[in-house]
Amino acid sequence: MGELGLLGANLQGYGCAGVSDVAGALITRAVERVDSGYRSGMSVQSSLVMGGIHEFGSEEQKERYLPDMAKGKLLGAFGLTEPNHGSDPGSMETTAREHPTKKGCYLLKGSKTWITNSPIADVLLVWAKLQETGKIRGFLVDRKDCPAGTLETPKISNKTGLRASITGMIHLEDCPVPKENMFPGVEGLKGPFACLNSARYGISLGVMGALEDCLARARTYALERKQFKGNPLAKYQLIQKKLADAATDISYGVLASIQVGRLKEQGKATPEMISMVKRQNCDRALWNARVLQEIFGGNAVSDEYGIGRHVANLYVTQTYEGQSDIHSLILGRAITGVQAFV
Ligand code: TGC
Ligand code: FAD
Repeated sequence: MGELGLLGANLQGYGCAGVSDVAGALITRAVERVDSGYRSGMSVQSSLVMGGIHEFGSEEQKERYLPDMAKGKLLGAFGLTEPNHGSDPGSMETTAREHPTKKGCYLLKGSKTWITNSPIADVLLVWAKLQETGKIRGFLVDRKDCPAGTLETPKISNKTGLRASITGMIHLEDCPVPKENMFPGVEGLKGPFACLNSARYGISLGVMGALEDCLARARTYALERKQFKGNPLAKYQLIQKKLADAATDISYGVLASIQVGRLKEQGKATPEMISMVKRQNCDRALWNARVLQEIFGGNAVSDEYGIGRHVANLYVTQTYEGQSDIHSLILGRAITGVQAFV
């Protein structure tokens, strides 16, 4: 991906390709057509970590990390979710306190879980509460600088979805991080959420790629498989309706996302627009993939046909970066002015 210029492709400068936001999301669509796990690894690197450094990092942080991350020589992870706080990251327990003796150094303590790329990441963007202010800040935890025993990133094994992507935890035990590794430009939840806006937008087109692959596979299978007097499944109206529903949701979903991307490029996209396309496209991708799975009958259970893999992956896409019901509440808050989270 680094050699192809796909990492951080829509960022300007620092060795990044500098394509438009829409073009960046069309890359995610093409990659996710292969597997949501590939896109996941790419999105975390590109939108969540490189995007965060590009938007909020110091000039020194940008020059230190972005060129090598664009080439794929350094790998990033984004640590927001904790074992006790997923949908509600504002309640996070991970803290950063000033080192008692070493000036200009923080000690990070806490655990993050379900973190894409964490077991193999070189640099981990960890969101933690400053003990002195209670405000959330972003820290670039550089694995090579962490003393033994202060950073552990165990892998979460035997996942039922997103198996092509590596997921793990981040355990920080008074891990020393120099102050120059803290993002200077942002405090509070708007830091991680700004990174999430870009990643959520990418997912909205990415999942359409996965559904396009499901549709192509189901169409081929329906034309080849014969049941009842030698007819291909594709001859039956109920089968055709399943294909028509998926094709329609793909067309609407792709066009809606491209339009939000165009607004994003003009600085006119709101977070709610992104919530809308993330929620809608993830929900429709999962629903249609699940229905298309039926066309394969018992063969859907075999890895060989790929459809079950997409269904399991699309459950994850509907869950991470804000579960769909959480995006419903974000939209409900915008519509009514009343927040329903708590
Ligand atoms: P709330 O009061 O709504 O907001 C707190 C502050 O943040 C600002 N803000 C945003 N800023 C930019 N973009 C957005 N989308 C923003 N949303 C909120 C807001 O203006 C406010 O700023 P300020 O200055 O007033 O302090 O905060 P809340 O705690 O009530 O939030 C509730 C809720 C549900 C919206 C939020 O917590 C949420 O979105 N939860 C979902 C959590 C989530 O998405 N986690 C993702 C983890 S990363 C991940 O899953 C990566 S998987 C990647 C892969 O493998 O591909
Ligand atoms: P919970 O918050 O416990 O929610 C459980 C259910 O309750 C959900 O259906 C939710 O919608 C619902 N719910 C919660 N609160 C409310 C409410 N107020 N009203 C109504 N319903 C509610 N995180 C990262 O930080 N970085 C990563 O790289 C990352 N990668 C991931 C990779 C994978 C494979 C997975 C599975 C997850 C990943 N995540 C990552 C974590 C992901 O963002 C969280 O799983 C997600 O935000 C949901 O949090 P949770 O799992 O704690 O669910």
